[in-house]
Amino acid sequence: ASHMNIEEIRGRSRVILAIDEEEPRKYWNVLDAVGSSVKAVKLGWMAILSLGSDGVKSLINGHDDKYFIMDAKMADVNFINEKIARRMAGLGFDGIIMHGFIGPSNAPPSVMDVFVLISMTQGPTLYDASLERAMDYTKAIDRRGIVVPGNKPDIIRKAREQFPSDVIISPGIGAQGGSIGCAVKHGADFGIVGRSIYESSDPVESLKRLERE
Ligand code: 3DU
Repeated sequence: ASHMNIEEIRGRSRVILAIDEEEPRKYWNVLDAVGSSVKAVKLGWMAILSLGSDGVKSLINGHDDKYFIMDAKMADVNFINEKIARRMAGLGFDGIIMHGFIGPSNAPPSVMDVFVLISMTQGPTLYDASLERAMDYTKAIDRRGIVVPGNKPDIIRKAREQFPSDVIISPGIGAQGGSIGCAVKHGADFGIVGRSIYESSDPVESLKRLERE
């Protein structure tokens, strides 16, 4: 858990590092390699499966300068989402990602920052068939920000118009074809970058290149 909130981090870095590795030690290795230049990290089900929940807790405890987001992509009913969110907060996560289509009545209580996913990098999905409705559902959810595809500038721009004060975080940078410069220009606050950093032979250089953009 970070002492900085996500808005404060935005002033210092525009990259959220995603790690989805098989091997437990790689989580530690990549965070060692990038050091303090990474301020925010997104973990997901791969991290829980590889490290176990105690391992995830140790990883977060061992990096208390960083803001950690759990990409749970929650889409269950409210009392289950609430239990999961409380457990994730207990592991040290600062934020959690949920699907927007489940609506406000299924959203977890605000034990941590909630980021609502309203469109995906790959598809088409039902979100694309009904982006406006997805946005309406999302507006009714108590949240800190939204997740919008970094490889779809038009959707980022529409989302920024509709969500002027949300923190917009955008995956799909690098390996999936998106550019961080383009995503930020269209209104994203952060690009989420996984393989282009953690599979790079020089993760720090790859990170710096993205920050320069
Ligand atoms: O393609 P990358 O290796 O940079 O990883 C992208 C990350 O973003 C990965 O953790 C994935 O779970 C997440 N993500 C998407 O790729 C696409 C989405 O629409 C939402 C999340």
